[in-house]
Amino acid sequence: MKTFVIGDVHGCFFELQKLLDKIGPSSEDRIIFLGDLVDRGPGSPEVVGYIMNHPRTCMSVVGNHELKHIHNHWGTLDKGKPSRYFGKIYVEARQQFLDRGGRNGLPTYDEAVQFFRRLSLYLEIPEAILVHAGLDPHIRDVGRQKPEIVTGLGSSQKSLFKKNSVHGLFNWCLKYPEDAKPVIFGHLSAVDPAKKKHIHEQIRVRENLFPIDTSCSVGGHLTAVEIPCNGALPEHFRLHSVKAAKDYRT
Ligand SMILES: [Mn+2]
Repeated sequence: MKTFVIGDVHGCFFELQKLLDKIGPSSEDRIIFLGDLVDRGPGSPEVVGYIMNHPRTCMSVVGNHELKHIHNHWGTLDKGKPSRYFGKIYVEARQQFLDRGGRNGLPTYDEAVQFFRRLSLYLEIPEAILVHAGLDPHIRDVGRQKPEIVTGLGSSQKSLFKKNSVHGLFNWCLKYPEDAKPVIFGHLSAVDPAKKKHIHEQIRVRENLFPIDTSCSVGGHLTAVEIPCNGALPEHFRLHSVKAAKDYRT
């Protein structure tokens, strides 16, 4: 059995289909998404619908974007002031569900938000820890990590998510012990702004860190890590990417 871990899709269903065509998972394989499934791209309902409709092969952890939809839907965002943080990209994604959900196998907005509530904060498999945004490097037991750190939603410990000016990686990455279990994570737009190259193409600062949000929704790539077999070591993980059809901000 292979495991494929896919970074932040952000509503880019066209690119997700291209990536799935490229990696060609069998029905025995497993596909794990790193959250931030929705917002920005044109196909949020299609992305969520794909995962919901393949429960035997697909699963996902929760990202900060799913959490915003949950909090806004349940009126718990910013203590009853949803409009301040529930901005344009969220409203547009919700509208995609209202326009197309409930037909052709696509979830309604309510079904999608209920689905988001059942997503795990993190997943730990024998080969790696899978998390949307990050880990507190001082806490070894992933079960004791704070939800706002693993999902990237929340203002506490902002310093862990400051980008290092040399590598462009989050601060927590550089403090993550070199002998700790491999981490595959998203949330960080892993593109070197000067060279317009993805971090994973030019730098691997650590053998045990896999930043795979390669900015698909803004014209970058959608990236998957392939764990080729049970018990594979990180040096045998393989990266697969497809180029975004466009920058969906424009
Ligand atoms: Mn994120």
